[in-house]
Amino acid sequence: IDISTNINGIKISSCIMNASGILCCTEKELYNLMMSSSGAVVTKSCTIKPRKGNLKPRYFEWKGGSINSMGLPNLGIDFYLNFLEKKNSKKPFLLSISGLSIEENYLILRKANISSNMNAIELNLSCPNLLEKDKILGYDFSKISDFLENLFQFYKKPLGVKLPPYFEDFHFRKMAFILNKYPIYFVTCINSLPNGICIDINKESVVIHPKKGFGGIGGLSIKPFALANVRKFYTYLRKDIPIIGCGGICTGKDVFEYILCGASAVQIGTQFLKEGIPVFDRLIKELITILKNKNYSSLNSFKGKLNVF
Ligand code: RRO
Repeated sequence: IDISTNINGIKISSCIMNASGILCCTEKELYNLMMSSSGAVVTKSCTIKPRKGNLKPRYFEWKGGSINSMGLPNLGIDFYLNFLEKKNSKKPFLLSISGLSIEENYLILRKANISSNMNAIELNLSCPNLLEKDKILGYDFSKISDFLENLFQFYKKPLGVKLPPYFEDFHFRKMAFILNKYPIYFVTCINSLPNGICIDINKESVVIHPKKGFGGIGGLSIKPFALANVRKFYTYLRKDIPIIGCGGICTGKDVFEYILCGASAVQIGTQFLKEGIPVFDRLIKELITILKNKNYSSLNSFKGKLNVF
């Protein structure tokens, strides 16, 4: 049974990989992912300079999901480019970048443009937790439109985008209309649901400290929204733009649901942090069991073929 996938020519042996931000920041974490059965390695979103991120506690999980306000802790673009230069592995790497401003994104992309050994950029348009710049680029349609127009004047390497969740049909159509104009390699949806809050009733307080307790929600609670985002973009994007689904995947059944909605691959965030590297083998095994029972030999047998009435 074949669970490989192809993201615009990037061959991925298993459709299941880590989500950006989860155990993919340091050399050791990236090495562990490189040696794992994750189909690809996505790096922590990076900025020009290294960042320590927000004050702790900045992550909390419960049975229904997770909340975070990490604040983009990362080792800086030069570290990730250097790691990619010297790595010795055929596994695809997606380099996530998230400049603090449009200008910073241009600077990072210019560096990446002249670097080798990288399969694609995953441009993060959806970081919800910055103290400096409390604005999610993915919600500013005209800014994104101008940004992509300028970007593709000079950036010639594969580039995908990571989107925030949308909730209105009009917004899905508007975003897809913009993306459809450009040679976008893939679209990853979704990033965490911004500005959730979780409460500790013993302390009668919020559970994470930055930003008065507000943070991005991930994990099981957001799965229906993430699936809907995959489905809407599968409907509205050009058929040659593959979708990577992300949000609340805990089991092989969840992976199956994402592919059925039209995803070509999936990313694991909250559950990867909870379970560690063994999550990839478990999900592969569970997905293969489902395909066997359904007599499917590959993802293409059912990708996007969700029944609706
Ligand atoms: O580092 C973070 O606070 C963070 C980022 Br950049 C992101 O894209 N999504 C998220 O949930 N947290």
